[in-house]
Amino acid sequence: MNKSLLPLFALTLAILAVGCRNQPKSSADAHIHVVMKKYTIEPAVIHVKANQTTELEVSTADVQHGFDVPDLKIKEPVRSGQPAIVTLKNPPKGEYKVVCGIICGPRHDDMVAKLVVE
Ligand SMILES: [Cu+2]
Repeated sequence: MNKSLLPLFALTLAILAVGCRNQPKSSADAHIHVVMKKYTIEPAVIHVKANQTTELEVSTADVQHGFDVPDLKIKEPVRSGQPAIVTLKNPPKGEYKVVCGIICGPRHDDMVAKLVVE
């Protein structure tokens, strides 16, 4: 190989290595997609198991919202094009209210869902 190309080659390898490390490598037992949009959270009822680790992948279909579960101290901004991962590790059994934590319009308060841990 041409010696002048070596630094470039090394740099490419380094970038690839970093890229691979950023690959989502999940050890969660369950993975649930949640979509927030004006003015709903889908699914409206999210079922997870208490004895598992569940990953919620929360995305927005329009503007920025916030995925908040106050009773579990979860407060996660959800930006457009950038899904938020909320990991629930052995959450306590119960029913929790999910609300939108970022004011997104006149019916922002309608954005509610229920998280059921069973
Ligand atoms: Cu919202």
